[in-house]
Amino acid sequence: MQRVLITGAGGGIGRALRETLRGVYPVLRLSDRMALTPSRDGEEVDQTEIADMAAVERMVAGVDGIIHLGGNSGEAEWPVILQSNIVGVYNVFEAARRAGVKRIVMATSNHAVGFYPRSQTIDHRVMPRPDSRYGVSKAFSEALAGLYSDKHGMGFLCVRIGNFGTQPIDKRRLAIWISPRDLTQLVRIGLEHPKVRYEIVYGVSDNRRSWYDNSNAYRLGYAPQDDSEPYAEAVLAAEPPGADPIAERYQGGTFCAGEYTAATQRE
Ligand code: 15L
Repeated sequence: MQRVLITGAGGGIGRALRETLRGVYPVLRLSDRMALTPSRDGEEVDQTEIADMAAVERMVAGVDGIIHLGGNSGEAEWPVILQSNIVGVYNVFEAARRAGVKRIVMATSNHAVGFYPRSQTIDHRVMPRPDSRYGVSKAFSEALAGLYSDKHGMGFLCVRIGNFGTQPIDKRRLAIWISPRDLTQLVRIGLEHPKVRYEIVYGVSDNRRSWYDNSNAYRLGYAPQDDSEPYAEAVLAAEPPGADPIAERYQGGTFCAGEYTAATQRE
């Protein structure tokens, strides 16, 4: 990997990876729809709206690998999801194919499977159960990655990211938290592992309270360093009482409860 592109480089994960991947690859190309801070040694800075295919073609020219973080990072009205997360991800994968990019790390999300109950441990083989239009767009990105892998031979690591941060922020996040160094490790596996063709893994640390069987990540060599448990006592003590029962029941939490109108729960 000579030149690695990070899309959505201005977001929380993008800003962290800009630091942790600094010097790992000879050139980091950093792109966002918003202006980024100026480039330093070993960096190229770019401003691209990913819904614009011509601009995306310029953005991917000459890169060997892509970490695709760009798009809308939460629930939104359909026109926003459609442009940023459906048209946007299509443009990135298709432009990457045309440019001969061999490897993409796709930032998908726990919300692609958010309607699994917290009582169930799920692995990378479960069917999508999106909890939002946002979750549907992430399931779409996983399916699109499958197409480009099968049909065009491109390599994809789809990372269903839980919640990224320096520490877990609430009870739900105790199960799905991922630290900056653990996510950096997973991203590097996605770019560098010689055998990645199409894989789904969970982007979570080694959390004792995890809802995931992340054996597929471990098979690829992932050895997370962090666990949310040391934060649990303080996080649970600060948890406000009276949580919504739908949010409490499902892994996706408030993403499941938002706009919920079903009279009965799906089995
Ligand atoms: C996500 O997919 C979002 O991008 C992030 O903002 C958080 O909401 C996270 O999931 C979460 O579930 O905590």
